[in-house]
Amino acid sequence: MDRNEQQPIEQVLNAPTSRRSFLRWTGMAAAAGTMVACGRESALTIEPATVPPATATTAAAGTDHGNGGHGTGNAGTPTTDSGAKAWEEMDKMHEAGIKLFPAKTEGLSMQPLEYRMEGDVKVFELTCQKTMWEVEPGRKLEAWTYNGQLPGPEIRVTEGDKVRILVTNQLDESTAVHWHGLFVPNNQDGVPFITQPPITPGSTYTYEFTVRNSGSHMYHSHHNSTKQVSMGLLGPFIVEPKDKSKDPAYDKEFTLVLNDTAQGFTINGKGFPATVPLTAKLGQKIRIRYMNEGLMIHPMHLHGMPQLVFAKDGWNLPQPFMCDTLNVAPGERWDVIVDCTDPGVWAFHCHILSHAESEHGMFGMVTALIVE
Ligand SMILES: [Cu+2]
Repeated sequence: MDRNEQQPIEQVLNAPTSRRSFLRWTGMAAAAGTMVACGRESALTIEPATVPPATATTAAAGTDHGNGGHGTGNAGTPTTDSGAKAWEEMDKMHEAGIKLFPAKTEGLSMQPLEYRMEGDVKVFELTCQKTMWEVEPGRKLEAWTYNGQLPGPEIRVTEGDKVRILVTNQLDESTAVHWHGLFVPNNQDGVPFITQPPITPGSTYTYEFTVRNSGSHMYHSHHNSTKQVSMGLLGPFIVEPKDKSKDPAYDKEFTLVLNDTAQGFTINGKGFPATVPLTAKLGQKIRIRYMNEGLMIHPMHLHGMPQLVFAKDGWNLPQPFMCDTLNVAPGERWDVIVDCTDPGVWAFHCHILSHAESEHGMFGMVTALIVE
């Protein structure tokens, strides 16, 4: 990445972020306008009438303070260049973003990685390659991916499995893969010049080990990693325990990979409204595997129902605990169970608010849990 490309990333990461400045940074302000204009019908319809009047009054009172106004168009209400009331413009932008959710984009991430058996060894193949990745509708960026996916394909095995992973490097610089959280022999740890030579452009390197510990883990580049992981060389590595009674019971599961680098604020490689909602039936228990592959902490806040935190970095906790906001730091994995006891569309987002919402609406690390 040259300086010209790096500069805006720093702006986004360091400056107070608004949706518009974020889009301007990516040169996508015009596309965002199109996005709103084309107004794709969403599965989620939030009618203005569902906004409690008290909330609307409070919001209006904020701008009309000292006027005694209630947002009904009194002379003191700020207007925009076009003469529209500023608060109406803002509400429209918020509504438009919500109506797009979940917006379709190209590129599926974290698809289960197929393997072939060679004797008793599961053989996987990863290719590091350049991919145009659509983060939000119309916003496509060059990413460096494993097998064209960001995050990379999901490797899922069982404790005790023997694996061989062939990594082919199609990038213009060397790389290496570190198996983050897995106990591997030292020479399989994936750190160039400490445990192996770098995987040079055009070459293939073979990792081989027996998977000794279960849990939610990751794989990512460990070479020029600030850039390579930021550009997308990361993925989930999930190890089922041999004895499943170790874990609490659940009906379905989701992996949420949090990131905050070259693609902006993302969950599973997509920014709101292109994030994928979690869905469950009333009464189901879901497992969420959080993984942070970014450079910042992300306190993940689920509305409506508590999270039962039962594992950290693949280790089941001696004392699981309940919370509504779970901080996930870079490199960490946390596993939680949510008992879906209340129907509805529940907002689910990072609670560093500048990663999630601005006056232009929601963006970045926002999704929803839909309980039907
Ligand atoms: Cu965050």
